[in-house]
Amino acid sequence: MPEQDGRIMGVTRRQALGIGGALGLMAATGLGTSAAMARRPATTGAELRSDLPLPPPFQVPLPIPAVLAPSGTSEGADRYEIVQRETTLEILPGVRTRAWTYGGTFPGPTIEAHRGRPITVTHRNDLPVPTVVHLHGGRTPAASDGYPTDLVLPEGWTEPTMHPGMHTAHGSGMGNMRDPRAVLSRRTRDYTFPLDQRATLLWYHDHRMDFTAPAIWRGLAGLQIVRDDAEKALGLPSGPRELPLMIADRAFTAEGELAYPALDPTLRERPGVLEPYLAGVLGDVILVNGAPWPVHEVDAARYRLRLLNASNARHYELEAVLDDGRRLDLVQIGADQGLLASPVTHRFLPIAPAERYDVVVDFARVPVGGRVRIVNRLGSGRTRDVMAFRVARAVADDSRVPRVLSTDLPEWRRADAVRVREFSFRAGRMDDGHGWLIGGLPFDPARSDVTVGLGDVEVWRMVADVHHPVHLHLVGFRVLSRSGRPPLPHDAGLKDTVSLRPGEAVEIITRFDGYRGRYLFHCHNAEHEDMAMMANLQVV
Ligand SMILES: [Cu+2]
Repeated sequence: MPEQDGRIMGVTRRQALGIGGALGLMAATGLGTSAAMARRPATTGAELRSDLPLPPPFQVPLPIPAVLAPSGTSEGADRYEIVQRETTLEILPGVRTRAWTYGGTFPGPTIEAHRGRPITVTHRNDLPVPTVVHLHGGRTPAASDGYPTDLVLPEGWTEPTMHPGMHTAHGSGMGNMRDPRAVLSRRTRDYTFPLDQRATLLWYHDHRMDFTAPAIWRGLAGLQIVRDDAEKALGLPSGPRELPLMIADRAFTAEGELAYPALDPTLRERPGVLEPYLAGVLGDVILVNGAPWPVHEVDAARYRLRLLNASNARHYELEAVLDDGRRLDLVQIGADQGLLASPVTHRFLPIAPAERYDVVVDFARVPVGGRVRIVNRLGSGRTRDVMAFRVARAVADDSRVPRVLSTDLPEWRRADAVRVREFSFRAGRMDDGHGWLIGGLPFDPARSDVTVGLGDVEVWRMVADVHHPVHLHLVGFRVLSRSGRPPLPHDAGLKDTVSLRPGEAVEIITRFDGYRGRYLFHCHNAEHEDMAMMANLQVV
């Protein structure tokens, strides 16, 4: 048994309040492990229903997040400033919705960066709670990687009053008392990113201990693109024919506010969600770049779609469907960590929370005036639609998708590995409550879980009960196998998040290089992450 963890107490507290309980969790999530494996649930999580009329699909124009201008340049590094603040947005037409934002928009502003050119982003926290910024997919020194207890406290933040029976308050600033290594900042923090890594689409989001899921849900997510000259020389679709698409589901209250089943809607002290949502929160509105089921007018030409699933728990299987029922190929050119060696053609593409896929779609096959819907095969009713493209005009297209996209992908072999580790990702018992556990343990910042040598190659074998999209900080990895079989077509390339499916065992291989320090690996179902499904990764 691990030491008495505050999170165990948290679950116990919920039970004491009559909100939790073993039978409830089992019933809500089908989490008798054997039952989960037998049923192979198509999704993990429960859907919140919006309490107001939803707009028809394909009416709202697709927004493109603004590119953030640097506030200055010094010694070859660009400086950026982002203020985290609450604001009111119009997400649904004619409806005002309060959101927590990076710089007043959702998604936050896009940072366009260049491989090997460092940037520093100064974040100022004007929100009512502590925050932490993590650049997902960034190869970042530990001090700027956004460890969940490295809180940026808002001005005037005081520790919440302890409730009777409340032994710790994770994430409320008390977390650092349990974690002597936490580095707290007041109001602002500089995050420095060397960006010595492959060109790709990254995203930055909140990573606060115990409260990541509701913070992202409220709007704390933005894109960061890393470019390099090799990619530029390929002749891929670019400019207005390169579209970042951040897909995220949400739900709304009757008043137009974002609905989320938080136990403590202030997100100040008590973490967790209402029991039916312990396996993950799904919304019934699909947003792309912050707009519901948007539409985008395109030329009859190739487009590069840079897809990110920024949903807390929802999985998608995307396909591009013409009104006459034909499908357009999704030509995958890149994965989480940049370009593939060569393109991989998909009819549909699974995308788990936090994964990115870089895809070229050729609208030249669509008649002018025609429409292409991006559909989620895993959705039903309104959640089946994602967005649409309307082909407006015939054009000349000089873009290309070369047969060779990159030659710098690492090719680690099993024989290179100095160690093979095994981890289970499962619901489990902790004390007299339930949580989401890695290797049977709930996250504890003070515990040492995995220690790797800088430069070591390792194979990790990870086994799941239900869906768990597993993310490693610091490094990219290759997928070696799925339940003893070869990886799937969409596992190609260098990844930083891999979708473990119910009952599956996935092997990955990576080299732990870059920086020494304290990092994390965790499930990127954001609700699982907040309910202890994280572990420490120490690079020495
Ligand atoms: Cu999970």
